[in-house]
Amino acid sequence: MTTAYRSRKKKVSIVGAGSVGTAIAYACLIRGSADVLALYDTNAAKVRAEVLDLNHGTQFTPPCSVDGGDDIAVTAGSDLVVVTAGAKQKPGQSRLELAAVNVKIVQTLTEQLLSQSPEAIILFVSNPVDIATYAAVQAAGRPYRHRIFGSGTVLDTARLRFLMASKLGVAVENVHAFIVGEHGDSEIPLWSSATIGGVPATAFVGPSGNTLDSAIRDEVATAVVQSAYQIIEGKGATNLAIGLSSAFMVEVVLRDEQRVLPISTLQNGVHDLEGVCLSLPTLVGGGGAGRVLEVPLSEGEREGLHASARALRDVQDSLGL
Ligand code: 6V0
Repeated sequence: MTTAYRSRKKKVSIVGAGSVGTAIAYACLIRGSADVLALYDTNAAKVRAEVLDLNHGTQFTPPCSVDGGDDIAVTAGSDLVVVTAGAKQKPGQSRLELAAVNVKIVQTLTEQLLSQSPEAIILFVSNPVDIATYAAVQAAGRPYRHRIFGSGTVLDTARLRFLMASKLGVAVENVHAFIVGEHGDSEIPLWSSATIGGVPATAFVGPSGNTLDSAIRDEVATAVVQSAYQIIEGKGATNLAIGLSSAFMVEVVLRDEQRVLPISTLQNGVHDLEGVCLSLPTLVGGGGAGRVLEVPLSEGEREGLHASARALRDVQDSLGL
């Protein structure tokens, strides 16, 4: 960890004060992720109310100044901006169907945000996140491809690890596995490189004799993809886990942690993928998205990853990106 990254006050702005933006702000506040939080939303009454509510809790959190409003100037001078603005997924609607609406918002916002905070890293959370990230990198220009990235399959990977840990009866921290590809229906779990305590997950036997046989692996993979739909069906939106995982990503950048996270970035040749934003395990630190790791893939995983890239490229093409 580089000490320079800790020496001055860190400002994080969150664009969109809806259920996801406020969950991220709340998680950042209680985790002490930043020194200054700014919320920006076009809905003035909503953002004012959320800022007030968060401020009333600051007696009980690590020190943090919280501000916000409906003028994008509130984001000026940010070290990192998290973008959650946009229409949300409706019951039964796929993330890719949201694309046309949210891409327009993203393109405008990227230019405005970079003019307010020329040095900022921008983390996109708005769905469909891979398409939003691609549109943002296009709007900003290729040199920004490290500073602009999407939350990608970080949340899906957390869901996978949770389910694997539950099935086996082991601590989630000991499960190492990734979901890669699109944050959405074509995402794939990398079973061939998944490990628990250094033992391949496919060979691991839990304390009660539980294993991840191929039927259970299929069940887990399906459950990961269905998670968002299931939560949206029950409560209208997913927000708490994305709030926590986004606050975690904020810290990884602001503290230059160089962690491996499956964020969505503009691919540049690893696994022969190019011209598409999708998630692969990637080093993340103070400069944003670093090197994409060439994790070994089985033949089926490679095919799945390329199919996912094709699905995303089809959307890009249909949107004229
Ligand atoms: P929401 O509750 O409707 O909030 C969206 C907010 O954005 C609203 O308050 C709007 O007023 C605001 N907004 C819209 N346009 C603008 C704009 N141009 N500038 C500023 N603010 C604007 O949606 P919710 O918070 O539930 O979801 C936000 C986004 O996150 C959606 O696209 C979700 O699909 C996406 N999610 C992404 C996840 C991920 O893993 N990447 C997980 C969950 C949700």
